[in-house]
Amino acid sequence: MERSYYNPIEVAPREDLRILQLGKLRKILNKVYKKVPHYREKCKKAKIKPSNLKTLEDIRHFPFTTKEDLFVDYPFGLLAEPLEKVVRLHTSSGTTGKPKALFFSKRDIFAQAHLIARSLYMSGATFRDILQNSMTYGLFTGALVMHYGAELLGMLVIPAGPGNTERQIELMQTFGTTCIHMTPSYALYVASVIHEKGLKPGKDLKLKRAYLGAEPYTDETRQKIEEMLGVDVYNCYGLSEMGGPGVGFECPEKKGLHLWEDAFLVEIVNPQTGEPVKPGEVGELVLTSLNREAMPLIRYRTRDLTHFIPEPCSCGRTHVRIARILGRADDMFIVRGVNIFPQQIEAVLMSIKGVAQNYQILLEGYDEMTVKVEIDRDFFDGRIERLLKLKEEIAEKLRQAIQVRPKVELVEPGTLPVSEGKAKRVIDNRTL
Ligand code: ADP
Ligand code: K
Ligand code: ZN
Repeated sequence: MERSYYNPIEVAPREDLRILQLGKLRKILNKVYKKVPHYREKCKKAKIKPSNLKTLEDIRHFPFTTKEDLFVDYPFGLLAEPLEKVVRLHTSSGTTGKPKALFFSKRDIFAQAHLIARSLYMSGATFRDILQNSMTYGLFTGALVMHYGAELLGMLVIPAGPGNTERQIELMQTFGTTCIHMTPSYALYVASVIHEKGLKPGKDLKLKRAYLGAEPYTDETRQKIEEMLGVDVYNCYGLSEMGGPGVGFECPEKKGLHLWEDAFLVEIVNPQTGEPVKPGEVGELVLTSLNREAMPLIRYRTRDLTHFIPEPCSCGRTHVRIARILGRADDMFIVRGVNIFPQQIEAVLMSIKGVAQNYQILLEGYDEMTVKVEIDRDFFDGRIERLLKLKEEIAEKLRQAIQVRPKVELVEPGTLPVSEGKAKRVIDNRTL
């Protein structure tokens, strides 16, 4: 019998987990207070010090760390160890704003690799699997951190990097790739190319699992990719500030992501007030790294929106679950007074037959919204009324979902820009 957990900590009683967390939190708070002048100053202003922490709940009296804090005394300001202890630099991909510098010690590298190995094992992967890693190698954490973790588990890793889709498919065929790691938007594109080539995933390819993350996507997109590629899709969440991927991962139940609480203290707060939300209520994810040596961050505001899934998971793991990221606080846009996330639009589009994998949201003039949608090659049979009907269906379903009726423009497949990394979905040219 194969053991079902990579590490017994995954099923530790919650009370034990909390005791472990409190111990680690005390240590890390003391360390940051002592070694990081910027954080110490913030604590002093808030009139609080590490010895005030008696219970885990007391963390809410400590100051947050924000993305802006990462630019104070840039780049070394938040280091809690001498530079000699640092073995690696990553920067965030800078989807929003300028790049942040994040530092890892040797211990940090391997601690995160173990979280990845644990997460991959949870999905059923073993040393027999072959992982094609199609995230961007380099300054970005996405590829390298996954790479180390997969190797630790013993998988054979193909460091493909993103792009050159023909070559990606060739690699899959030649080496019998069983698992892929990429962004969901790129996975949709790769799936469409595989489909166009007439390859049958179950027969011509050996794919079993896709680890998709680095950007928000919906359950509808997941289903579409699962059908097109004949794989199980696992949602994989992380951010460079918390060590990269491996922070949260879906278990085979696929009902939310487990966040590894032996490594992170998890809070969800109201983004306006900073106060904790009620269980199940949507708010901003706030994380404290409990294990980080070089650059621990206390109460880091991720800007990612989600909610707790309070029920215990039937997989037996006790670590808290969150819903898939609903969006970034920074991605929200407002049209005619309505707050909209690109994912709301994606969920509608991916559930409509005839819609292909790519779309774009264009904002112009005084709040004019156009949604450009690629249609399936098989869908258009020459009958214009079929297209008009599809257009109407999309506009109406979007109106129901977001309260705003956008203009819909149908375009041929392959005409919207393809992203190999994180997709840029919203183009805002408004004259407001
Ligand atoms: P950035 O994109 O801010 O420059 P990173 O490259 O570290 O920084 O990306 C981390 C961010 O990517 C997360 O904060 C989150 O917004 C997004 N992200 C990562 N994984 C997922 C996922 N599985 N679902 C949704 N969003 C994700
Ligand atoms: K192997
Ligand atoms: Zn589970």
